[in-house]
Amino acid sequence: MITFHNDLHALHHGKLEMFRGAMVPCFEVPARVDHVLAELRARALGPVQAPPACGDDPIARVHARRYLDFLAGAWDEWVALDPANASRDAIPSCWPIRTFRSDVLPASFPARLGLFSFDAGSPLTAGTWTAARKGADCAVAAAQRLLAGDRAAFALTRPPGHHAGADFFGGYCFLNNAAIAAQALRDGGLDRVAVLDIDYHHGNGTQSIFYGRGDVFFASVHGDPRTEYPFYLGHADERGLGDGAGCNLNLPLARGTGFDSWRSALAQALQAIRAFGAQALVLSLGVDTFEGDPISGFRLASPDYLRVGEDLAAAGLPTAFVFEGGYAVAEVGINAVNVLDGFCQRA
Ligand code: OKP
Ligand code: ZN
Repeated sequence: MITFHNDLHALHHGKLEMFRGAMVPCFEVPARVDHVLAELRARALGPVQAPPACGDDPIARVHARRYLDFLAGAWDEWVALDPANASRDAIPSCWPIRTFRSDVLPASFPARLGLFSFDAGSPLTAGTWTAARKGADCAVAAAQRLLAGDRAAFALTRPPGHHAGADFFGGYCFLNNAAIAAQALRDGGLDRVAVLDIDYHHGNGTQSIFYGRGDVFFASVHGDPRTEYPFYLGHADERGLGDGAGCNLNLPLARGTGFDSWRSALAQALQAIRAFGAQALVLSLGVDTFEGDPISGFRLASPDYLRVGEDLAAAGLPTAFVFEGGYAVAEVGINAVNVLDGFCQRA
């Protein structure tokens, strides 16, 4: 399987994130992708390439223009507020929640930073836009390979994407790479596409982007949002709206869930994707379901990820893997590549 590697990912390197009132070192670090890349090469799983530039259109098919304009200029605006800001990342501290207006674009940069985000844990840095933008290139390139007839492709990038909505960032995510890949598959001629999200955290951004649509099915296996981030979305009763009614499947599991129960939920998600009639699959590949993950609560072990890849291959669909979470840095390469390896062995 070909890998499209974001060679600019390290330009996004947050220093600190807000956690329980303290600023703590970021969990989402550049070394994550470096470990996956090293493991891919060690196992000779296929060629690794930089992606061709996809242009702005595939991104604008998913994200709002005013949000993209904001992201592209955000760092310069942040530094313009105060030259001393050049040495610290931009983190929002106010948000327009219920009863506030979001239709009026504030002139104030801190106000726009809050308007276009939902948490204080996702620092925006000098290189965030450049890194995220190239991640979209990887996602589109992976989709294009499926359209050209490949069985699978891997978008190896960070920052991750599945928490980012059409016009907001959060949960370490800025551009929704999986959604961009799914939309590229639709625009490339496929009628029915599925996104399956196996990251520990619910892919609220991806769900929200496709919630009213009947052409893209979204399924997710994740920590129960009653106790787990992102808290405000991801419940089992969210089944889609309007044209999208019945095209959203959430399978929340309790913190502490082990591989056998998790694998049953995966089987249920794949069965629903088959019933939907998907012609291709975008797989949001988070490996923060690992027992050693520092911010998550499932109990998958490294060899389990080989079985995950086999189960995904058995579904028989052309599959674009898009890298998401996984914060046990030393093991993230083994775990992510185990999924790809298991897939390739069974495909
Ligand atoms: C991103 B992805 C940790 C607080 C949790 C947000 C987690 C975002 C996960 N101290 N902060 O889904 O892996
Ligand atoms: Zn996650």
